[in-house]
Amino acid sequence: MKKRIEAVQAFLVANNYDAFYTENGYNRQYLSGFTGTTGAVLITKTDAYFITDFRYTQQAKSQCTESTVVEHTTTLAQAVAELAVQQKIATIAVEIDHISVAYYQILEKTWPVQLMPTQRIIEDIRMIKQMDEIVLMKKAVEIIEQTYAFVLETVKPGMRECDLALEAETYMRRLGASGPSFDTIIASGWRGALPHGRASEKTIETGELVTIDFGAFYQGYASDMTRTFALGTPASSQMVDIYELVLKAQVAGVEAVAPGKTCKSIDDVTRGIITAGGYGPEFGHTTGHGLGLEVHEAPRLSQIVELPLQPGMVVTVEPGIYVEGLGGVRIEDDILVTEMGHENLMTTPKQLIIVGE
Ligand SMILES: [Mn+2]
Repeated sequence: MKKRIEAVQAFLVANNYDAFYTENGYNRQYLSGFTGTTGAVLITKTDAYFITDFRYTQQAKSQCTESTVVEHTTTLAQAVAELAVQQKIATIAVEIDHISVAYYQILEKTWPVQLMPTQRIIEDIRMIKQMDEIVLMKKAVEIIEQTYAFVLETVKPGMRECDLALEAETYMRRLGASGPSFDTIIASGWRGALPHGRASEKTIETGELVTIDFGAFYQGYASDMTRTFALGTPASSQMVDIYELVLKAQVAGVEAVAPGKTCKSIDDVTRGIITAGGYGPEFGHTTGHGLGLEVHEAPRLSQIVELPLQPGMVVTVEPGIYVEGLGGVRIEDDILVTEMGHENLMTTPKQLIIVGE
């Protein structure tokens, strides 16, 4: 936590700003340790403050060990205005990605300082995970992989996608997850062609491929996993061919992950294989994304991101093919970039599993 605060202070010194302010839940937790829902972080060149109200003061005092906890009785903005006067703060950097125009105007009116609009300062620091974060992410991955094994044991013909999702989400909580890291996607049969088809009331039937894309939050950190399996012998041999093509692209994409490689180059690998296989237009999303406190964060593995991968980044690799009226396949692992190359945090096999045979 101290290192994170120091990184913000280095940013303040470099830009000659007096303070940095955030109320964004993820950045607030990253900079303070606070897991509640209301509060603000104010970091100056020499100090770190956590400002909240009566409901959260006790929690903040125990979680925000590197910050001075300030309890306010009016508004966060008013409390910061008072601190600014006390501490002779003349400029405060605010995250314009995370506040509305209306709130920006309120801050301008309330604070006796100049606002300095900033973007992605904390998000960029968050891209590189520290060891304590990686430990939590590995646990989030372990939980979701165990939950996937449970899904394979639980799924039966005639079961509704939404009922299977409920079973999975209950199971991951039993394993220690605070909950799913996003709405569980279960897309069976023709619904597999919907890349983000949330579990519906459709029943899962024999002969269908089923794509499940889900994740767990463990102590604030997300995992994100996708597998496609068959319930009974697949009715469509084309879907089996598509599966093999996605698998080939996914394995090659994972193998390509290494420090110094650009995000775009990983997307080139998976997209190249799928395009050569004749399904380029049916792979209409990017190859992957960063993962951490948020289930989707920087960096994106896409054609427009030339950023080189660095040790400590955690990214997903998840190519897919979606054919309208027929179905879809996606396979996703969470990959840690290491000094030597990469470590696949997931161990669940990726060859096509036929459940119930
Ligand atoms: Mn994902």
